[in-house]
Amino acid sequence: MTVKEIINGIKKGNRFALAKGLTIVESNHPSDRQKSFDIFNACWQNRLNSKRIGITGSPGVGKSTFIDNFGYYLTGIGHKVAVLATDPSSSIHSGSILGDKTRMNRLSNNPNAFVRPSPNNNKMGGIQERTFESIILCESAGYDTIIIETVGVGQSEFSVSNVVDCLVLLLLPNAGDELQGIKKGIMEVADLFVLHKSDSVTKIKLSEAYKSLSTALHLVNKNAVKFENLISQISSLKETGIESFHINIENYFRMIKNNNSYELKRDEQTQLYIKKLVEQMIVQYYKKSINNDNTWDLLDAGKSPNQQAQILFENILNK
Ligand SMILES: Nc1nc2c(ncn2[C@@H]2O[C@H](COP(=O)(O)OP(=O)(O)OP(=O)(O)O)[C@@H](O)[C@H]2O)c(=O)[nH]1
Ligand SMILES: [Mg+2]
Repeated sequence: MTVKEIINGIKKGNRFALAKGLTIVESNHPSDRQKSFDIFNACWQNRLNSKRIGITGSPGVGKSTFIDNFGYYLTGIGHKVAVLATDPSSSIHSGSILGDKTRMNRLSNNPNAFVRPSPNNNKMGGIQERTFESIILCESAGYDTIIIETVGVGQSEFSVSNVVDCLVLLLLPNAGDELQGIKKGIMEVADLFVLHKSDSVTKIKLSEAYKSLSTALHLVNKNAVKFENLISQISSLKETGIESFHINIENYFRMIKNNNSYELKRDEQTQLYIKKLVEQMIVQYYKKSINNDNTWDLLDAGKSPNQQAQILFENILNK
């Protein structure tokens, strides 16, 4: 497929073209960079205003099963759902990528859904280097809800919070145990909370977990929203709780749109992305300049490495 065919295909919602486009955008091969920019630029102009939702939580908490359920529910009420699953465990257990695919059985076979397991080069939780680009491609293909699965929130630039509007943290309802292990940081960055596998504990245990989660959220000042709108109790196995979770999501988006934080966050995220691109351009420019043979003639062995580096740097700047 040519770049033009891929772009046209994506705009028409062709899944094969979207998969091809994503592969190029995710590629680190130098020969794919220009193609990647062309595809991204075309998709940027054509993107939908989707809801971007991150799903995070410890390994095995049931993220994939939950996404399969929630995504299926959304397609049932007329939405088009794309899932980008960045799964670090895939580098440990080969085949976990397949595992993810099968745990999203209903979505993978749904004409209104698109499931994309990530390549396994994600080492620190959080997102892939190109997740932002991938989101834009999916939006251009007509998906109005983009769900990102990730273990942990990742560090700085690879943090899932840099690419989503709403971050949902899944927790097990064994009150105390799970909550104590949760770092304050993630409670602060998550927007909505799910006590997942609610079928696995008694009602009493579940309500204890609810109370201790509310207390923990109180401590990190999540007071602006009522707790019942913040915490959902879901069993993906028994398929309970999804509807009220959907209401919480809708309320959350209404709130951030009304108070402008939706726009502000998106602007910040775009700025971060631009900064990252400029950094890459500077590094590429530097590499080209430093490999220039004449550069090394400027060095003066009588000076310290710091001083010599300064000379080279100024020389690059003055070019
Ligand atoms: N009892 C119960 N088990 C569940 C529920 N949802 C998922 N599970 C089980 O929990 C296990 C892990 O589910 P996954 O959906 O793969 O969890 P995950 O968080 O995506 O796992 P990783 O991607 O490996 O981090 C599977 O055996 C599921 O069948 C639920 O609501 N109740
Ligand atoms: Mg998973």
